Amino acid sequence: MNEKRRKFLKTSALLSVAASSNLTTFAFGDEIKTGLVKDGEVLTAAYWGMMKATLKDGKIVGSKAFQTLSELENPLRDYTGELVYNKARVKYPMVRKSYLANPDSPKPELRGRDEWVRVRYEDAIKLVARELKKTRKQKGLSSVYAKSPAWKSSGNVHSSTTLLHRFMNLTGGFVGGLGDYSTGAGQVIMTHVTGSIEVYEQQTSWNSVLANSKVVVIWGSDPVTTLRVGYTSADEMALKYLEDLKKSNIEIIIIDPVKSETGKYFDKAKWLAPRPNTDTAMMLGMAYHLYQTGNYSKEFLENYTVGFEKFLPYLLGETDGTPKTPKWASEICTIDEETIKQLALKIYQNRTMIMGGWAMQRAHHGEQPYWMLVTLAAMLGQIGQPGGGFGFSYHYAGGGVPTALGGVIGGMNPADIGVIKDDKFIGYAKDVADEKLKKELDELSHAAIPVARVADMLLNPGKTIDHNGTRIKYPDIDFIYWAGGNAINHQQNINKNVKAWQKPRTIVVNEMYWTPTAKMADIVFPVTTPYERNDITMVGDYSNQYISPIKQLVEKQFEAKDDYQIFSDLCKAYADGLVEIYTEGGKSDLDFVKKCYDLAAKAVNGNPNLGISMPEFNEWWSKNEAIKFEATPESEEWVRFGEFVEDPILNPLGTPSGLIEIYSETIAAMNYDDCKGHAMWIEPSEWLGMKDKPASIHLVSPHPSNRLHSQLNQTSLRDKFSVAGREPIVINTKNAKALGIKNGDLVRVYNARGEVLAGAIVTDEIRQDVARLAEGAWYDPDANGLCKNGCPNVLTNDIPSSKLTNANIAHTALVNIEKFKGVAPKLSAFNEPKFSK
Ligand SMILES: Nc1nc2c(c(=O)[nH]1)N[C@H]1C(S)=C(S)[C@@H](COP(=O)(O)OP(=O)(O)OC[C@H]3O[C@@H](n4cnc5c(=O)[nH]c(N)nc54)[C@H](O)[C@@H]3O)O[C@H]1N2
Ligand SMILES: Nc1nc2c(c(=O)[nH]1)N[C@H]1C(S)=C(S)[C@@H](COP(=O)(O)OP(=O)(O)OC[C@H]3O[C@@H](n4cnc5c(=O)[nH]c(N)nc54)[C@H](O)[C@@H]3O)O[C@H]1N2
Ligand SMILES: [Mo]
Repeated sequence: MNEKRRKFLKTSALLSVAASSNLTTFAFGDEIKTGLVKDGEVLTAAYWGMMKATLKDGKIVGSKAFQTLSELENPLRDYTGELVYNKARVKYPMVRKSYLANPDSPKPELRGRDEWVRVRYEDAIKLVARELKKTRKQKGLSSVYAKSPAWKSSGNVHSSTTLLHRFMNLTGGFVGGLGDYSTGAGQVIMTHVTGSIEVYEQQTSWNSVLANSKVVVIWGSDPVTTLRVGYTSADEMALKYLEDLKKSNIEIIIIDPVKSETGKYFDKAKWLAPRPNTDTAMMLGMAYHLYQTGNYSKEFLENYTVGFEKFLPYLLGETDGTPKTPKWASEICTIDEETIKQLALKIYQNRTMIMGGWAMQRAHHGEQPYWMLVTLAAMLGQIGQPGGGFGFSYHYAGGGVPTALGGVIGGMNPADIGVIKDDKFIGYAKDVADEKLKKELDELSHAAIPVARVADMLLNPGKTIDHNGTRIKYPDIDFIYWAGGNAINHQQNINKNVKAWQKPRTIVVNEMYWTPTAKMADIVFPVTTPYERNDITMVGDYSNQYISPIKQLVEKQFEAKDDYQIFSDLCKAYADGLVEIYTEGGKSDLDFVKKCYDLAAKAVNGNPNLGISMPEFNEWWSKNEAIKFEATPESEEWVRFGEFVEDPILNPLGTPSGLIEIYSETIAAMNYDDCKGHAMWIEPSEWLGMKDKPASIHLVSPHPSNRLHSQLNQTSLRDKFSVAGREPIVINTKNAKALGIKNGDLVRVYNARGEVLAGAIVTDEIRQDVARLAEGAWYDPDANGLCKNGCPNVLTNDIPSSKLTNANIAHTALVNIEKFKGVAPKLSAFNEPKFSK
């Protein structure tokens, strides 16, 4: 997830909490606490933006965008009712039959196949508290994994991952994770190269791009799709800027093996379709041509970078005998030599913004294209100039939308590690002098593992791996708690992951739906959707444009509880004195919403220079409105790296040299065979140009246009895009012809790791020998492990990107495809599992 951003929010929340610790009790009118609107329109929000929900007789009968600023559609907002009244919902607390019969010998191999037993909520709480305590006692603090990296829901109070961490920390700590699935390689390599993670940083403003860029290169990015969501809540502005870009005279070049939604939208753009995972070679060919023709900025390289002279011998082939000529590049990426040369010259001669997406770093050696892209951009010499340089977040959460000045909402904090003795909370670990505990905590603090190594960790306790200059020893996990993620679905190589999930004794999941992850657990708590509770969120991760309420629309369904309630009750069952701390003396969720709001309002109203004010909470909450903040003139003109370029001595970067590191001594000193001191082309484990290919087609599994990962797959939105009743797979016309596959056919996609069914879309809008199967279809195995719904992670590989970053390599996978013969199996992805009578 957006780790940096989350950390920032958490820290700012902590700071503001500290600043006003005398804010404790609140009184609410009953109408605010319980006043559900029976008929009318209510403002709410989700990752996919602010929405107005229509209620009739206390039921949600519709929902639509709060506002639409762009012609670009975003259908994700129309399904609120279906998410609440969904047949896949978990209705009651459930325990897997064999686990309930004997938690000490729970037959973990039956996970996913066992029957389920409905239990009383109180009993489920007692069971989880007891088994967690038992695990910690028998196996130590480092036996509990609760990182739960994932896309829970918008809302700063009901943030299930933070709430889980708060519970786990107060009761003794947990094994956490490093990085995220989104940008695991990019965020680590960029810290070495530019001194900040880049991937979640504000970008040169769209205004600056529209006013100054002559060329925009959209490199491995599909913003028309991915800007539909944001990690707070999507603002509409980003899509509006895409529309402005389309209407402008700026030349647009799209580099992507697939003609994505973005490729289709920018119908006049030039579309270049390299082989997947070969971007580094293509960039090297461009760099070579620029160097040979003298078309590069010596001045920029001299003043703002270090190490070009160490990279140069590699570029020219002096170190390895292979000059990285456009011809050499062309043989790898298959973009013709002339095009590589012309593109290089064009972006040197014209003010160019290179907007890089994240897919190319979600690949084997995914550090290299990022490092090489920055190296190339440094040669162009436009970094820090209006409308020039590069950006790795234009496609995400509204990067480049100018930042507004106003209130910022904090949130729940994950608390410090607590110590429990004789079923009592006795204080925080940092204050308790106990040698044994200290040792255990020390172990725990070193046990954080790169998130995508989770299956490897579960299967190989005690194994040591390299990571970014450190050594990490895998802990021995016996208890997993997941709240707010689809852990089975999102991890590469699901068959390995499923085996890994048979290893711990206990797995607990809080979920709204019977996702593949819930089905693989032992204990499942039914959770409310955001539309059954009250919360608050910022809108626009970078723009901070609004503070929006997320209003409860309807009563909690069935026995669904808020994560906050579940963890509060677990605190009660776990030890005396805990729940008071967890709930700050009994605050309700709305109390926390008010607290977040009040802290923001205090900061805003206490600063007359802002020229804005926020109303008193009750008044605001009952108004059913969001608060809007305006961008400042400075932020509208803002240029990333502008200050650095103006004065690199006064405004150095966070790298050891203070400059852009084309060569990194730090990385070179790590002596890794799979990531050296500068960017280079290293063959991925699977790609189209390899010798002895294990399969013939390169599968990319990008993010879905009509979902957020696996979210919304259980709604009728699926009917609008599914093919042959499955997830669509996009196949090139020539490949399809050779394979005897027609548009609409049911196909089997397979490799040595697994097999899935999908529905064929046959088109020229994808390069030959590449197929696209979006991530997120709910994993739906038949008795032989064939996924009937089309989840690509059955086919992807889970080896690490490199020793430096250990990120996932979702986009590095070869597959075979054939027409499916026989009787098409029925889908069961969205059914409830078997219940015990
Ligand atoms: N092949 C392939 N795999 C990928 C990727 C790829 O590009 N290709 N991308 C990766 C990336 S970048 C990411 S971020 C991950 C995403 O992986 P996830 O974040 O795990 O995906 P989601 O489907 O959003 O899962 C969120 C789950 O949380 C549940 N949930 C929502 N709100 C709440 C709540 O309030 N409480 C609780 N308890 N649960 C809640 C939802 O019902 C849903 O099941 O996938 C990764 N996997
Ligand atoms: N609608 C929607 N929006 C989302 C999400 C979602 O699930 N749905 N998820 C959100 C999250 S968590 C994330 S991390 C971001 C993801 O943002 P990104 O990682 O940037 O998005 P992807 O869709 O994985 O990939 C973008 C494009 O890269 C292309 N591509 C794949 N491999 C290569 C390659 O080797 N070279 C080149 N040049 N291109 C390649 C794909 O075909 C695709 O068109 O999106 C966010 N936004
Ligand atoms: Mo992500």
